[in-house]
Amino acid sequence: MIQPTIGSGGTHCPYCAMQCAMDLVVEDGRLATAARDFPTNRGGLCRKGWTAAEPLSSSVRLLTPLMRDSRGAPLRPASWDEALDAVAAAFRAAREKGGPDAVGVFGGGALSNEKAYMLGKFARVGLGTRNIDYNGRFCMASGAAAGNRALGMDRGLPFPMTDLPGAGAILIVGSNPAETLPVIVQYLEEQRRHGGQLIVADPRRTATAQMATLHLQLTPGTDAALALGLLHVALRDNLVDRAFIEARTTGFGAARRIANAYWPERVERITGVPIAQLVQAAHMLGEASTAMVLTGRGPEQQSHGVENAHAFINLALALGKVGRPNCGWGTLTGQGNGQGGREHGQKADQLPGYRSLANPEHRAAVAAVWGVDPDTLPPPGPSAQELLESCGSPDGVRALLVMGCNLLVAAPQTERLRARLEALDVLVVCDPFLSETAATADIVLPVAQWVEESGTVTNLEGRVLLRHCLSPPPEGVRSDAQVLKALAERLGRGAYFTADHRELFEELRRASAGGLADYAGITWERIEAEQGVFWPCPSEEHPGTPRPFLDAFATPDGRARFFAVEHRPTAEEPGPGYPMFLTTGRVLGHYNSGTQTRRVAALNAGDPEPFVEIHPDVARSLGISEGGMARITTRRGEAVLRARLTRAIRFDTLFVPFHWGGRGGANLLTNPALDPTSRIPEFKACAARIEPAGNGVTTDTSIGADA
Ligand SMILES: Nc1nc2c(c(=O)[nH]1)N[C@H]1C(S)=C(S)[C@@H](COP(=O)(O)OP(=O)(O)OC[C@H]3O[C@@H](n4cnc5c(=O)[nH]c(N)nc54)[C@H](O)[C@@H]3O)O[C@H]1N2
Ligand SMILES: Nc1nc2c(c(=O)[nH]1)N[C@H]1C(S)=C(S)[C@@H](COP(=O)(O)OP(=O)(O)OC[C@H]3O[C@@H](n4cnc5c(=O)[nH]c(N)nc54)[C@H](O)[C@@H]3O)O[C@H]1N2
Ligand code: SF4
Ligand SMILES: [Mo]
Repeated sequence: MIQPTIGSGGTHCPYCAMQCAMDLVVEDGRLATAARDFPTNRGGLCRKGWTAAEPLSSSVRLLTPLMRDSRGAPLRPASWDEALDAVAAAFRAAREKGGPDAVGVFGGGALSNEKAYMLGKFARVGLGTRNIDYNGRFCMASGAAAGNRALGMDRGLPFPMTDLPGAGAILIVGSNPAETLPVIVQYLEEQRRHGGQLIVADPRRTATAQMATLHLQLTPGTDAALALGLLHVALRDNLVDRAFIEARTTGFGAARRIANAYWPERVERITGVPIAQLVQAAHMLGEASTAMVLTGRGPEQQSHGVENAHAFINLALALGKVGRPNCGWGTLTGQGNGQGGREHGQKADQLPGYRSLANPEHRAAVAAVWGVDPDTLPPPGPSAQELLESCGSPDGVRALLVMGCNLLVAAPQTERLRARLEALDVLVVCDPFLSETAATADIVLPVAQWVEESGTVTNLEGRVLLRHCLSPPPEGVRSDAQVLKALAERLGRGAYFTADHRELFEELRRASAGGLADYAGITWERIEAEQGVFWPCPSEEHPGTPRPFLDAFATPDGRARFFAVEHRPTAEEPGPGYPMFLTTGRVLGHYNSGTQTRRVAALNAGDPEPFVEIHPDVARSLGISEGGMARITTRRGEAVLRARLTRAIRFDTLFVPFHWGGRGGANLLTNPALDPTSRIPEFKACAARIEPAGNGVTTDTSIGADA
């Protein structure tokens, strides 16, 4: 029997940026999710969505704060007052030693807009620290930077997903939405049914590539060369839209000169994509009356991630396929609130409304809303990876508060990071579960899960959505906002903060007013009545902006900008000792660091352990068999995983999903080389070797299911 739960109204999925609409129901006495019809998911959910209620009543969720009596002592239950007092005392002690910047804050794209906003304000006003950044730096930073520079605004998709079926051709570069945004597939299928062409560029023949008209199986790290080759062919074969370039863009000349040197033979040599396919793809995109170019983490999580994104924006601009109906470049946002989470101030250099902490006018505008002197706001701080690198060093971060990231699974170079975290005076983690990172913390604060509080999130289309509180948090658990408010009080800054999510949203509206990501006209009531509101939305009379670039781009002169970018090799190319490319990513059944989905029995049954994909011919030559254990070694470390032999991967490439910790962790291996602009680590390409791990070795089951 299915019954609705407490509260009225629905919610949205706790996982990916599709933010499928769902209800929470009681089915045979247990909480369960039910799909809700909505303009985005149209009644669909993927298997993560169908099982999303399970972590709510998991037997291993945290129900009391935990702390240690000394370093090395086990975590023991503590009262909230004892734990919060200890956190505040540790923050004060760190500040006495190293000043306000000695306390660091690390956020995440799973946090609602209200919480992300509050976390940024807590760092600047509650702590006065410049050291705050978040996991979006590992995720959207390259696409966001390129979008801001080229189009004047980072709205992941500058169109609703219902525009996808109307595109004559779609090029998806390094994203596997069939597994990572599964419910969006219905739009791609519709596009194909309407006769549209789908091109997928990925080193693996993914589930998405299998849906495509054309699969470009490029060498990892060669995305810019591919884009330049496509532009070269478009120029050569007169597929570019000169009227559009003239009327709506600047900087084409320099980009064209570079593309002229990427003749197809050269591009085939660099990317491994056959000339015929390159030419075919350029013609599909150029000859379609409408087309879209969408990038994912494949090209973006590279040490040239921003240039890669620019190279594809250049292509879309040159073809005149941006800023017109059923056209556009977009970056496919990943996390549930990956879009909103990058707009309201948990980023190192940012204030709410996508304002800049380096801009005096922006500082003054936000300081006025916060009731503080703009001069007291700290300057921009270091990026995520640099913040983590400074942990425990004498003039670096000595106390770190983590809210919404499982660093010891998600950040590069796990072993080095572990040492940095151990060097801290105190590590504090707020999480519903004892994640790998929480397990190493000095103080762990158990917080509510998505459906246990109300709040807004912004999906991959820039549509602001409302999640209702539908189930009370269990006894002993508090909300992230209550934690921050309680800490602010103990630090003598309580008067600046509310823990009420609706009040927080009202404050966010004021703080974002006049900014690029303007939420001033969005109310919870409007979101409910209009099935989401697209930002920018500067007033309550404003209808919201589903397609921001139709009339003009958001740059000062209204024109989109070409950036003259070259192909550059990855920071670490394969060579002697490390002959293969290693790339990392995701599978359908698990979500990010796996803290949530590894607690779901059905998902664990499908994907119980870490693995490596390898081509069977390569595996055979190395003596690695299907289901056997293999050891992967890079210059950072080694991991032991089960081998999955598949002809869907290139000969020169290994693929490891990153959802597990322990000795199968992908980030034991990855290269922390950073993009100079976005500061994103190079998760998608490094040099590796693989060999059989020998008899008797199994995967580390201690890191699997414990639901
Ligand atoms: N099931 C599931 N869904 C998710 C998530 C999850 O963990 N699990 N996470 C969410 C989040 S936070 C994000 S950011 C998104 C990510 O969504 P995607 O970007 O779709 O995910 P990834 O698997 O990281 O990478 C996509 C593809 O990039 C390819 N790739 C690797 N190297 C290269 C390269 O050099 N060039 C190119 N062109 N491609 C390359 C990989 O083979 C992979 O198929 O997914 C979101 N949705
Ligand atoms: N090798 C490799 N590494 C990667 C990537 C890759 O492709 N390859 N992708 C990167 C990307 S794109 C991303 S986004 C990151 C994601 O990796 P993480 O940043 O670790 O993200 P999650 O696992 O989604 O969530 C982190 C923690 O937040 C908790 N959490 C969820 N909701 C809340 C909340 O409301 N409040 C609090 N306090 N906690 C909450 C979860 O329980 C979990 O423990 O990983 C990055 N790391
Ligand atoms: S597609 Fe994403 S938002 Fe929708 S149910 Fe699956 S994980 Fe949740
Ligand atoms: Mo992400």
